[in-house]
Amino acid sequence: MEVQLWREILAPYQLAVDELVVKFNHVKQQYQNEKVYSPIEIVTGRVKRIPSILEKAQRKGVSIENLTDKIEDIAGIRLICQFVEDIETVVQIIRQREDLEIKQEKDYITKSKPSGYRSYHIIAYYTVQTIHGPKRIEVEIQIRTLAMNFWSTIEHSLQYKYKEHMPDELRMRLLRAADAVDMLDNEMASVRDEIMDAQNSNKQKATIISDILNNIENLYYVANKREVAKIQDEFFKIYRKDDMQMLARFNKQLDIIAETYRAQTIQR
Ligand code: 0O2
Repeated sequence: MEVQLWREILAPYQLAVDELVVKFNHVKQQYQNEKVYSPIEIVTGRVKRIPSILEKAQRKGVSIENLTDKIEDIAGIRLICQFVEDIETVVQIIRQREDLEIKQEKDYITKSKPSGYRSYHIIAYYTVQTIHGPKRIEVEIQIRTLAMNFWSTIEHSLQYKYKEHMPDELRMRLLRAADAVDMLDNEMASVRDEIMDAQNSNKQKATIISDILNNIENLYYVANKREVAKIQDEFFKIYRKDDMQMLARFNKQLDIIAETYRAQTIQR
């Protein structure tokens, strides 16, 4: 058997993970820039560690020479969503991407695994550019909710601890916990609109407040300082009232004042 040069073998997988993490974070960022709710909450990625690759190869009867052809999750991306409904949106986003060619989809949401594991998996081909030319590799993308992720992280550590010898009592508890996670996701789905409204108005409020503070700071350099101090006092008075409409009105008025001083374009 030829010597396995692991660093060389795994390098394109690391590149794929790095690139895809950046790309999916940009998807999230784009939603945020457009002030639209992002179906992606957290993006993570990893290259499978060599002992895990060897262990999986042994478990599946894959020869060392065939590792990269037969093990689909050497490069792994995890996209974590707030709500179950978001998972379908994320799957659609992936299906439409031109840089990913889907090989297989595994729906462990509609039908969970016997362990209780729930997640949506997409195995896709992704091409990276190396100094030896393009290299097409397989990537596994796991899409799941925060609650599903919590369960699978805990269960994964227990699997690691007990291997095939997990006590029946613990297995049962994990199954019950998986049911509880399912219930939690369903409960959250029923108040999704309300939660999204709350999150949107929090974001809106934060944007208005930073606009106001930015204008006050800019005015400080071009307007009468005592007047600016008065504006700031007025802002804090309105802020304490916690009234979004008043804050929005104050922001508009301040915009007009700043505009007359051209304070908004001040570069500091
Ligand atoms: P690690 O350490 O996370 O990398 P298949 O032949 O399709 O049934 P395969 O190829 O293992 O089996 O694919 P599958 O079942 O889709 O699982 C791929 C990955 O999903 C696993 O990788 C886990 O990350 C996760 N997963 C699958 N089943 C479970 C489960 O019951 N519990 C938890 N916590 N995670 C699960 P690895 O290599 O097993 O592990």
